[in-house]
Amino acid sequence: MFPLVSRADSVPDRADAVTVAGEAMSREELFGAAAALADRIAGAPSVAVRATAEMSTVVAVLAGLLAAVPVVPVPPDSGPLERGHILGDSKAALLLAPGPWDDSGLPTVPIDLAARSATTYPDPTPDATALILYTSGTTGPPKGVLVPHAAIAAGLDGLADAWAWTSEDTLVHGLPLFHVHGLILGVLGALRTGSRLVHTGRPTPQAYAQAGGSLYFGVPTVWSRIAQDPASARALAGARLLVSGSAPLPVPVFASVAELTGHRPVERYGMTETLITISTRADGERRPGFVGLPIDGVQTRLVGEDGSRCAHDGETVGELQIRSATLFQGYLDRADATAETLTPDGWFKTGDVAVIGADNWHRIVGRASTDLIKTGGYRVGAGEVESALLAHPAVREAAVIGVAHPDLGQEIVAFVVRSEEVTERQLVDYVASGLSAHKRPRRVVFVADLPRNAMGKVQKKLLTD
Ligand code: MLC
Ligand code: AMP
Repeated sequence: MFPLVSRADSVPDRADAVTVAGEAMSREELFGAAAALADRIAGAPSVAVRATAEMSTVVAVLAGLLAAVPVVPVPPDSGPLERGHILGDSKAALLLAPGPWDDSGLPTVPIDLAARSATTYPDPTPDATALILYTSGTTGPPKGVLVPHAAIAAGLDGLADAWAWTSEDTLVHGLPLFHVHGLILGVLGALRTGSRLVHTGRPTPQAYAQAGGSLYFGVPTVWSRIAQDPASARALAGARLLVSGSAPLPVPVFASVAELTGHRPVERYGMTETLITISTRADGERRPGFVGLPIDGVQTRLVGEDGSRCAHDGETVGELQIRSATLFQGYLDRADATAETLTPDGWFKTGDVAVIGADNWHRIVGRASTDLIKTGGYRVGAGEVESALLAHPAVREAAVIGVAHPDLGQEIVAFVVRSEEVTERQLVDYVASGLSAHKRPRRVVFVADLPRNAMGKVQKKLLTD
């Protein structure tokens, strides 16, 4: 099972084994640069990485893995509010970035792609924390999800089995390098299986078409945009497997991609706290609207609102619960929040509502809470956006919801009661500059009051209607 990433000399190497936004390195060069950085950070309790879609992020994350120092990837466009929270909450001792970035006073270690070291480090223990990924809950600021080396290894091995993913593959994607999809699957997956990696910088249809890969990853928004660009879509006909995940793949997008590329997409289901747990298989059926079967080592069950087990009959809807070697170790310094996610008998409560068939095929129906929004594949907590809006002096009240959107799946819409003159544009920019750009409302609706029930709670259902 270990080490998590295959050593540079254990799989075939080539000058462009890893390419990120046009910059290529061999595995030998990559591991040499990562070891040189590992020499500088070894012994630190944890390090933050400015996770741009660049080679420097791959080198920095690999350095942390080699030196057994937990890595905190920070969204590169996060504003002072979000970044300050992540750096403070994680207590990262160092910031790894190609150049100056943050004004927090944290010591910055520059990432030097040309540096080389031959130091070899002992393998981290399986339960050592590899990554601390910040993710939104329904309320409050994002929590740090502790992801151990063993969970990543288990998840990637399950996917290698499900997708017949080997060193013969060339993986192509252009997803952000601070979440499970782009970073764990999209970078560590390639480093573990030994497949070549082409990260396109941005996940545009044209870049995917030009990359010439065998395995492609995208969120549904990416596949939807590819489906609307038939020339780019047809260029993917020579691939082996097209994989969608992070949000529901709409059935019409599945159909268009299948028609244009000749490939029925593989859909898989995952979560920051559980990594990837359910997927359709390279050697199996692909059903539009279904996420498939648990991967090796994953157990699933459905539980009703009263806590009783639901039938796996393809019709009964319940909360999806998971037991798996891919589970997180808890939220950093949040034993209370961690305990809330687990049942007394040790299952993880996903908060997703699903149906399981007698044939064990899984269909995700939606989320139990309307306060977790999925927009463009990003998970955004309504509470975090509301807090950001309320910090603006002209905002008296704010309620944020996700509204169905043809391109993004859901778009963030804010309902705001103003106390003084302010424009939609000003509020959108205010959120985008304090948090990350993808957390900004795409629309702001000014209202005289928010609809509230007798307890004073905002009735978001009425806002959605
Ligand atoms: C626009 N921009 C602004 C702005 N308006 N910036 C600041 N203020 C404003 N008011 C900028 C953005 O910063 C960005 O700049 C550019 O405009 C376009 O931004 P956008 O409109 O937000 O991008 P969009 O086209 O909507 O992005 C679509 C997308 C993106 C698909 C590319 O949503 C994406 O990358 N999604 C992937 C999410 C993901 O990986 N999720 C996985 C979670 S893990 P610039 O410079 O950046 O272009 C998980 C587990 C699992 O879920 O199962 O996988
Ligand atoms: P995140 O923590 O960003 O990884 O988001 C996890 C959430 O994304 C899950 O709880 C689901 O709600 C959603 N999700 C991920 N993959 C899928 C999928 N294939 N179909 C439907 N929802 C998905």
